Amino acid sequence: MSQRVLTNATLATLTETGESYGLIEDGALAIEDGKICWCGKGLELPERYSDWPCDDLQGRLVTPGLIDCHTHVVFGGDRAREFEMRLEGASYEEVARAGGGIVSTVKATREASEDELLQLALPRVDALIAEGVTSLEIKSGYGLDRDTELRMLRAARRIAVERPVNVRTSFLGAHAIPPEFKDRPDDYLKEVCLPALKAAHAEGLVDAVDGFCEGIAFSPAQIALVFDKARELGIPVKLHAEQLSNLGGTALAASYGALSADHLEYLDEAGVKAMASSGSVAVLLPGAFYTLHETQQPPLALLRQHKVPVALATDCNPGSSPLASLLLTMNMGCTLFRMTPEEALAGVTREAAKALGLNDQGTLKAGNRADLAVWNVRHPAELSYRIGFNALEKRIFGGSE
Ligand code: DI6
Ligand code: FE
Repeated sequence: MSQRVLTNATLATLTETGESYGLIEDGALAIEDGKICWCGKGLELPERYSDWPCDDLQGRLVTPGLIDCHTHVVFGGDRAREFEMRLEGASYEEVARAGGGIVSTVKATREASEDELLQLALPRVDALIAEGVTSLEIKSGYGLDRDTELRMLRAARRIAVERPVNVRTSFLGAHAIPPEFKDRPDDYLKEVCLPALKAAHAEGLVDAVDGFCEGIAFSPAQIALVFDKARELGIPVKLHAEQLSNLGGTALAASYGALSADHLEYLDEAGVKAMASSGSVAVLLPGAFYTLHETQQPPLALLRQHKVPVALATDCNPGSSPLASLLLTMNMGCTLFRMTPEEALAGVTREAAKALGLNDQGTLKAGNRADLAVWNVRHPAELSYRIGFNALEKRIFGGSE
């Protein structure tokens, strides 16, 4: 049995304590067998924990381990040359004609073995872990054929074997239309995407089904086909929606009880209301907003007004968000979207857990997994405030360092 107590800690519990951040000053937290078994004021620590091994944190801040609830960290190749071309003035079409764009990532991913995909992904995951991430979501979607989609998901699952981190996998076969099905998206969905989903599910590789609902990807009617299959298989759904235009993808996702709808720059009030009634989480992705030089702001005021939970994630991908820092994502959420530092921290803990359907993570309370981040700061606002500074002292994963 493993038992320990953290004392003299500033706890940002992210629970309803009446304090912002659910803050507990001079707090203590007891851990047994990988779970939090007690959390509160140090002075109220029950007698029975007094002889457990004790770690004096000298006032350091403890938060739940961070959760990146939207990533594409498994992929082959890179798009740095494309970045350069765009800054030299090339248009999106010129980049695509020169072999760039999402299709170039699909080509490189198809050429990579499962081991290679894993090895390419690990440094990206290590960067996240170094900033206190203890859980992340990883999508397929750069294979767009059955074998490569499955290979991506297997590589993603292996990350949790290679590193002390929880991984949730999402099937994103409806990410783009592969070149061999150009102008035949329905055929792609019926002949490749749905059978691949069925096979991936049969292999136990799918925690959620995702899609990209956009003019350059799939229509709401096409996404509905994929979601119908997900429903038949009993898998929860989520959606990339309203990123570049408003197609009503969010309302569609809400009608399937989606865990989350993500991006949302072009979301309108009807869409916000749909999310409020389905209980879906709004996942904002400031890295893509920044990289694409977007100017349309996600409707934060409406999301607040209708009490839709808001999460933040990196969207780490080679095209629109080559970002592997959740701390910078928090800063961007505040600076670009005017979120409060408290909303930003809740967005990468409590609300991110909700977006992944994880009900034993994201807050500090008895019964939850002991996935924690210990920071060399006194106040949680410092985590969002600084740019390019990692104040992580240590990470505790399932009770272990
Ligand atoms: N939204 C995006 O911005 C990307 N995918 C998505 O669903 C772009 C991915 C890429 O360019 O590789
Ligand atoms: Fe994405």
